[in-house]
Amino acid sequence: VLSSHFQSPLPPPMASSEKDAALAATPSDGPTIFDKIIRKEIPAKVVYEDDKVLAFRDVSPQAPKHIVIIPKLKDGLTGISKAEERHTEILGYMLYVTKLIAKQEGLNDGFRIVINDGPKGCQSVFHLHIHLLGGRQMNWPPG
Ligand code: TR5
Repeated sequence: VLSSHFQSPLPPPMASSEKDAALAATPSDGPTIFDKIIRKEIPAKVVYEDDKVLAFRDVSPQAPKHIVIIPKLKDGLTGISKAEERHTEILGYMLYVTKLIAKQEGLNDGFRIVINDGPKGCQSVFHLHIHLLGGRQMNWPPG
């Protein structure tokens, strides 16, 4: 039986860079800015839309082409780390749509897809999304 008596009441100390990341965005299951984009309450440059996914240009592009692909139904998918087996169909579909958009955007020589997760992954919006980046030479390691 676990007893709280043996557990420190304090979390382990964090390095300052970890604190910065943790403060950047607090993971939450609440509504995000992406819900407002889905509901067309705030404008976005939509490049693809169907009944299951929406894709729009990132407001702060990190490459000449930077598109965010999201599921319209969040269904608990605040991030990829929350994926359950029931999500496999939408996850596969999102990847397929990402490929369609890469072609639509003319990224015939290559592109990068990224999913940030959690504070150490630099995730800032807690509604699962795929970043599609292209139009320049991508580097490795990504940093
Ligand atoms: O940091 P993560 O991986 O969570 O990615 C979230 C992405 O959403 C970032 O690349 C942001 O630049 C992008 N973002 C944030 C907002 C926004 C957006 N892209 C398009 N339109 C946006 N609006 C209207 N508002 C935002 N806050």
